[in-house]
Amino acid sequence: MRLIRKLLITGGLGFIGSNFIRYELKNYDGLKIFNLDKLTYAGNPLNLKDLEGRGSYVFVRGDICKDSDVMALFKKEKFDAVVNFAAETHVDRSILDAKPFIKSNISGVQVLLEAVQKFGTPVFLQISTDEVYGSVPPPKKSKEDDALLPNSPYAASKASADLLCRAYFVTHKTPIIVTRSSNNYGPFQFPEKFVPVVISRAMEDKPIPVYGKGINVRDWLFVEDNCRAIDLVLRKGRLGEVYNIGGANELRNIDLVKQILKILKKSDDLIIFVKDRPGHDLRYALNCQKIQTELGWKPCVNLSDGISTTVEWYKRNKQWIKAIEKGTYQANYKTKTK
Ligand code: NAD
Ligand code: TDX
Repeated sequence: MRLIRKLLITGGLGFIGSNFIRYELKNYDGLKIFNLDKLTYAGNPLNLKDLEGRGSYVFVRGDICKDSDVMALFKKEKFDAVVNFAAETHVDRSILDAKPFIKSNISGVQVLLEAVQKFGTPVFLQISTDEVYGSVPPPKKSKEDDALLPNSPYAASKASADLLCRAYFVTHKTPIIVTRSSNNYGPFQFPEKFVPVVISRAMEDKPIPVYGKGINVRDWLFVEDNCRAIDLVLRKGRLGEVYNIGGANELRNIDLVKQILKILKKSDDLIIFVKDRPGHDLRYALNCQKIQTELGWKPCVNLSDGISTTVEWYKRNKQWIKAIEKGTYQANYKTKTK
């Protein structure tokens, strides 16, 4: 078990990163977390507002692509571990413009790998995705050593980072570990992703866009289950290894929408079928035997409970959505931190 007292999180103002920071501080007394985040459109200071001013949490505005931002931080602080959540993450945006994806998701990771190598950080955990395996036909489930066959520019950028991590491990013995999780859902997810799009639009009786015929299958993982898995891998995972993290909840998009509409007591008539996403992967599915056997992890939250909790959270946090819609969610923050 690794002893971690000073932890660097990158991209911690996003969805999974903010959930992970809260999870860590809740579970480990004496832990100090530094959160390096560029505050792109996806970085939301409201996600961690409750932690501001605490001695155990320090926000640093900065870009993982910039040597100067990263090196300055590593020179000042000696980290026991780094977990990299920072990335451009929306597949649709990567289809419109792949450039920021190549920069943050590949070059940014290389900058972090160099810093970890140079400053002798004991472990670097790269957060990757099931999308790197590409679409898999049923009943296949992707294993960690399967070929990487990414189909979107986003997935290709994440696969490239995975390969860079592998190469640094083999060549320089940089202490990397990679996790590849399936689709996360839960509180604080930016309302451009499917689950919050459905919930926020349904609450306002607005049409819900379903791509193609809605038959694409995703394996839904409650974000807290992912945080627990990431924590285990960070403290007990083997260096140089990849760990799949799946939700064991495979569902077609159309069935997920109907489930959410039922919870909200809204009509299926809100569903509209729209033009499909180019290169839209039909199915992702992960074999999670490795993390279960080695680290004893499996998901605890079933889809019905997880979705109900998530719907409740969005119902109680309409102001959080409104601030994003109005564009005020980063107000004052950018000037205050730069
Ligand atoms: P998100 O889009 O909600 O947040 C990304 C965060 O990274 C934001 O706070 C943003 O400001 C920050 N960021 C972006 N570029 C940066 C840069 N160059 N320097 C510093 N900070 C930067 O993302 P998320 O959904 O929380 O995903 C986190 C990680 O998990 C990503 O690496 C993603 O590829 C991976 N992942 C996500 C899912 C999912 O379902 N959301 C599933 C599997 C893997
Ligand atoms: O409005 C929509 N309508 C729709 O039908 C949106 C936003 C999505 N969809 C479909 C596309 C996908 O089949 O829903 C499914 C989920 O879409 P996204 O939420 O965009 O997620 P996905 O493309 O599966 O990728 C997500 O999971 C893996 C994350 O965004 C990635 O960052 C992660 O790596």
